[in-house]
Amino acid sequence: MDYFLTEDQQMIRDLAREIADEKVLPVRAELDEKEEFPWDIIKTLAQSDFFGIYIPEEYGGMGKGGFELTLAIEELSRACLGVSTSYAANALGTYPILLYGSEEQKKKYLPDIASGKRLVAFGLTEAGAGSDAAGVQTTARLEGNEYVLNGTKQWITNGGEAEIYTIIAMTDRNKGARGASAFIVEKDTPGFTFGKKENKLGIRASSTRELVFENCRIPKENIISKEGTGFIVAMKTLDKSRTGVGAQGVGVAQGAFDAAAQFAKERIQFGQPVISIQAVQHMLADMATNIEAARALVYSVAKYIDSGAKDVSKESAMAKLFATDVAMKVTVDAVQVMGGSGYMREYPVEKMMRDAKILQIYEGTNQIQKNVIGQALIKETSKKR
Ligand code: COS
Repeated sequence: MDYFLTEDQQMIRDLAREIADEKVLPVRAELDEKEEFPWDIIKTLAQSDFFGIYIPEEYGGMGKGGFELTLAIEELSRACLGVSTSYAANALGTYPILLYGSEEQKKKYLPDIASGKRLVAFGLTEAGAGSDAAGVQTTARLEGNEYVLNGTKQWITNGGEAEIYTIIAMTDRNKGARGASAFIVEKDTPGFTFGKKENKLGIRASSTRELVFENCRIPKENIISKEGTGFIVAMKTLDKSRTGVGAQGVGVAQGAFDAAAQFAKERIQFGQPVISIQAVQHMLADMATNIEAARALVYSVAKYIDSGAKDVSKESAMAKLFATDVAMKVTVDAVQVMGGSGYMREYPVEKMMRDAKILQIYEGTNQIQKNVIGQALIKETSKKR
């Protein structure tokens, strides 16, 4: 399908594809096996200005939108979801500053983020606050000119590797969601350490770690927006970022489809390539149709968000839900098309199937996405009455 990309958009997509083919494909199996953070690839992406795609030019970025970021994420995901997660998590961690940060915070942090000099991580999840994002227990107490943070964040992407962390903590535990606030915490702040690194089923090239805050003192000016707005900062961040998870789904599904279709042309059974067998053709036809539908939805939602639309919760949840369910189904079917070979580490699709599972879980499970869509539908139907 031709999505009539502008010259700049084509350039971003082509360069991302080149980096994916030349730098990611040759090492993805090894990164997966060794659970190694892809620093060399991160450096290449930084040199190509990929960390600044969506950051305004005045802060050192390229001044493009979420749609261009989507194109980059999709291409990297086609090659390796572990790499694309390490990349895309930067946008997740940066949105709180971009959307709600003060001018001083933007000037201080965005240029280093845009250049890829410093990686970013987003810290919302805790042992008792997964789907229930308002259940955060980490506290931030104001003492003079400092906030003092105490608590533990769990399963934080880029944990340990990132230098800038946007953290949600409770400034008033009695107020529930309205008692949460967002903060910027820099690596190497005394009282801020890293817990265990997780050993995962998939996206093993990405780093997932605990963040531990023990009387960690940060300057008062590191609060993002003001006390009590942290839950909204987190929700608006996820509204922006979930389309990127959808793009990851499109990318990994395309990668799995390409591998399965190629294999089906080469594999001979009953005296013919298995792609000539209608049962296999029908599987490939379903896979290709679903990928194109997912891509069309993800692209449309990304453009809708870039248009400045105010409330995009429903649309971004739809893009994430649909594209990541497609990713799971397509990667499982790619293994099936390839039979025994698909199950072996020698081919890339078993990794893609393992990797794809997280897309239905992180940045809100797909069941949570249905809740978000459902709540929006209730609001819309009551407005129409
Ligand atoms: N934009 C703006 N405001 C929002 C919002 C959004 N997207 N989502 C919720 N709010 C507001 C609500 O309007 C409500 O405001 P009032 O107090 O003024 O009524 C407030 O925030 C609380 O909302 P709600 O009652 O819906 O909160 P819940 O605790 O029921 O949680 C869900 C809502 C489930 C949607 C939220 O907890 C969520 O997204 N969970 C998943 C978290 C997640 O993605 N985790 C992954 C970690 S990051 S990798």
